[in-house]
Amino acid sequence: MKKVEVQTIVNNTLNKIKILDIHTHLFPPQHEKYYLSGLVETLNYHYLIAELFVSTNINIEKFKSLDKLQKAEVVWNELFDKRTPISEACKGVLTILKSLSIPIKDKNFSQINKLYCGLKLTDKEIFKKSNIDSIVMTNNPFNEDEWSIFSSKAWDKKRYRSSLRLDSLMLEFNKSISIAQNFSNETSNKSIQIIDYLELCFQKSQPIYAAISLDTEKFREMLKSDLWKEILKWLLRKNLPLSLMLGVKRGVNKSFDEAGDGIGNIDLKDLSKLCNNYPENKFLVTCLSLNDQHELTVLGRKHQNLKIFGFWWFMNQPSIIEPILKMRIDLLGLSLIPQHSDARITDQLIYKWSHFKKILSSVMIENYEHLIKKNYPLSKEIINRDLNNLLSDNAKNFLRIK
Ligand code: HDL
Ligand code: ZN
Repeated sequence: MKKVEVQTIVNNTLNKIKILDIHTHLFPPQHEKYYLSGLVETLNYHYLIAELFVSTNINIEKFKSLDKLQKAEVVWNELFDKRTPISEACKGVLTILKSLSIPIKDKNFSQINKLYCGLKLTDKEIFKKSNIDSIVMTNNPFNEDEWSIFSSKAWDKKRYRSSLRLDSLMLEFNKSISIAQNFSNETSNKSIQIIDYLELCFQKSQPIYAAISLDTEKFREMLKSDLWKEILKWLLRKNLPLSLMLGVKRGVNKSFDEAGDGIGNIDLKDLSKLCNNYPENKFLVTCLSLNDQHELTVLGRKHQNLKIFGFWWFMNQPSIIEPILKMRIDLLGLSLIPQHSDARITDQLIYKWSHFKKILSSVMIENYEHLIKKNYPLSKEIINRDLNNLLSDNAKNFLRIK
């Protein structure tokens, strides 16, 4: 097979493959209060807010007092008019506007926003444009208002799959236990009360994995806790993998609110211990710091019950993805789950996946060229199988879902 043939087949295949996006903060439009879409929401993304705060000397408290439309206009004027929108988060907005054929030359924010609103874009159109088959939501059973989605039947459960996000058990235990107690007949044992509530939530939401984000001390606390010993046993009984998102430090700058989280340390020896101590449980793991990526990938070769995934948050930058994706493939072959979008606004699916697929294309073409030079009989079927595994089936097989 010639190089030009490989390029054509890889790119044509990538344009067709239906993607399973295994970690997002998206909700269906039927969950009205939590469904985010459009240019105003996209410009209110906390990645852009952080960039606004550190690129200008804007008064943060005054900015926070604005409504979303006013904030979006400030972000547009400061980051896209007065400055060059060259960061990954800014480029993402430009990708969305271009993909929707919305011109920005000689137009102000209101004119651009008017054109955008005129499209009346639906989630289905965005999923279709981005080739997304389904996404996994982040569902917190200890946020009763957000959890109310599971009281309604009127949304597409195939397109929006659920997860069981358990950070509240580490970050606000008292609030969590007070909710759980209302759903358990147990009167004293807190672990039983929590497990009873999680069982109820499992029946109601049918999650495909449980998840928690942790820094070192929280991870150590979890590993020592009797409650988490019971939760891991319960997860095993439910055949539910646990997604660990490691190395976050919440509230590095509290005045930045959601944009104020940063990188915390993590000791991946603790992860290896967990995989050894719970060999029947399955762990889906991503790390926030570039410093942890090589060790995490090597651990991906040491534990059958560990699957590494995605370029999480501060890792989701093209300048980092390319070298780390190459390292992961060098060490793991094509057994990994290379990406998730972490999208918070549905429209972001358009850029988060097109930006990643561009890098995936060049990394796969380079690898396939190495194989051709070694007389490996590469074929269109092999390329299709590989890309389908990377963007969908590796996750489905690990999560045991269709
Ligand atoms: O904890 C998480 O799931 C993170 O993805 C946070 O939501 C973070 O704010 C984020 O959106 N990262 O992309
Ligand atoms: Zn997330």
